[in-house]
Amino acid sequence: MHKVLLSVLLGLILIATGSSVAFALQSGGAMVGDLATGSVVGQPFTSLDVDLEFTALNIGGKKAWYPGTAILDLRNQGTLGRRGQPILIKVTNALDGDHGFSLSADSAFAGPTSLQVKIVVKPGETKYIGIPMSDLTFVTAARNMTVKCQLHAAHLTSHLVIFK
Ligand SMILES: [Cu+2]
Repeated sequence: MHKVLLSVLLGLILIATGSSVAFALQSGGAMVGDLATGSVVGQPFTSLDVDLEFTALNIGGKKAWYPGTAILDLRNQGTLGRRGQPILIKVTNALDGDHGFSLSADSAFAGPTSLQVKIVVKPGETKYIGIPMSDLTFVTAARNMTVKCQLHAAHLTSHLVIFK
């Protein structure tokens, strides 16, 4: 009887560790949260500058993540530069319904270690996404990330261009 319990317990531990490893590979170190309580790689969101801001808007009858093209300039790494500070993205849904914010290096060809952030933002809600610099290692070869709403195919796609 004890052996059975022990094997069940060990099985559960294996499942738990296995899934957490898979999760870490998929999502890297990017963290989603509120400004007051969120943190990424040990740094509270409140201690970081907001690098980018995306808002779900209705533009000319189309739903879109505004702006359509955002630029993230990581070239200045010197004394007055960001010195490896994580990136902080502010995401606001100014529309009526739920909308998805999906940020990825590319759709079909993205490897399991490439940056993938996928969240759902409620109407009127603001979320913050903290991304460690190390997560952009595999992204910057492409230098162009897409922002999509994974809930609605008609939601216009936006771009995040990275200078590094
Ligand atoms: Cu949408």
